[in-house]
Amino acid sequence: MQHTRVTPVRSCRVCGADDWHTFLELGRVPLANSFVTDESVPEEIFPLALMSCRECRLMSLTHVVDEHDLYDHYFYVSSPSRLIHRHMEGLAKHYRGALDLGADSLVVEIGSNNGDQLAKFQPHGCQVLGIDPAQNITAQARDRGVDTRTDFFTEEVAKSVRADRGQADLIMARHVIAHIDDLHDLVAGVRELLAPDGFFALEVPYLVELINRRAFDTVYHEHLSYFLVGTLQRLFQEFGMRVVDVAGFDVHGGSIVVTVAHDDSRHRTNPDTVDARIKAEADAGLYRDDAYDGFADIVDTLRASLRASLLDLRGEGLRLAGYGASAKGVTLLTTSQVPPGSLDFCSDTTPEKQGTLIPGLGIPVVSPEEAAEREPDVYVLLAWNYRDEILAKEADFLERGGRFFVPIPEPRLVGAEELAAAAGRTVSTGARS
Ligand code: DWN
Ligand code: ZN
Repeated sequence: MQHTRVTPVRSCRVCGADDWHTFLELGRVPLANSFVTDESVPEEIFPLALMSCRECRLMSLTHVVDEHDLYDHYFYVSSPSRLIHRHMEGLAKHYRGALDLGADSLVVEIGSNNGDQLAKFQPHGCQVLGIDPAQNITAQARDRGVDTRTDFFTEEVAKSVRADRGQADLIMARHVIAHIDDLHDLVAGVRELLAPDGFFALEVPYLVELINRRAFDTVYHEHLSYFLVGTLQRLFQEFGMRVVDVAGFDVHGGSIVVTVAHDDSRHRTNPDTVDARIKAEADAGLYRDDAYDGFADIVDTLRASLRASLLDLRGEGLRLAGYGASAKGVTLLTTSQVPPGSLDFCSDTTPEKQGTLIPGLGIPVVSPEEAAEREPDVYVLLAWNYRDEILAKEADFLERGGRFFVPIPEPRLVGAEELAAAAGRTVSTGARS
């Protein structure tokens, strides 16, 4: 059996310094997307810990797992979430307007997954090209007519795309920058491929939101980096580029879309979003060690309380199941040391995940149809980032007395009554005791 390669991080992938403050140890856990298909293959575990660069305040994992082991065969397919589709549509509309994109325009997406985002540009005549290393998922994108190259994005690849297709008017990278170890090669590639007045639009989970929402479960081996706007600005400045705008969105636990342009482009920097965010980050103490120590204390308490709450519910004789076998959910369970038998199963809409077992815990992942037949008393909302959408979709389950255990930002049980109270109305349900 070939072992997965893992390397300790020495110098900062943004500024090159090696002055780290290590502040949070989450233990040794399996890779969050390594859903088990063959129980005879022993599962590997890897250290998961966070540190902050004292020079540029990049927050980074202490260890990097080889990218081929993580992504050549990937289980995460962009969610069939209405929230995410609306968000993608909104981004496409915004950049079409801002850059006046039309039939001659080229939109490239790094980490294009199944092509959902690029497909939002096609009805408007734009040429599109996806670049993503996952063989299984890029095949799906091509099947639906989204031109996609199966590759990691590097400066080399950027040069070859430029030679074949010319420069891109818009390069997008949603929730992928955090996955890339060699950020300098990435930015050099973007600089090469981006047209003089083009935009590079990157979306990342925002470190400020991660801390405020206590979203420690978004820390897993795929996410090497966690960004402040100030850190990103520093990264791009080194390459003759500049952050011109930042917008916050309530997706994936609180994300920012950062628009970057060449320094000498026609685009002006928006001080109300860029400078204001950097100032707020400094005011919140995020350029100092103690903010991270405070976060680590909160996370340790939260992990203990999650474990205790789930054991209590189980102790009351309630049948528990997971809802959404998200990477963050897997991380939540493994890093909180929730015992393997605590959840009977986990419901997930992704066909690739159904029939597998949750890494490290052996919990079977089943389709929503099978989950409905085996209805539990309480669903642990492992995909808490879609909370409102899922609670609305599962109104019948709630009306029948079922409840959701919402783990983040703090453990909470939600039933029909709590929801009605929050909405300011009363209902009578056959709530189970
Ligand atoms: O950065 C990353 C983010 C953007 O996506 C990746 N490293 C991996 C992935 O993280 P995740 O797995 O935590 O993403 P999601 O989108 O929160 O995963 C939700 C899971 O829940 C999916 O497997 C689909 C499933 N789901 C479901 O079963 N019913 C989702 C919804 C909305 C539902 O109604
Ligand atoms: Zn640094």
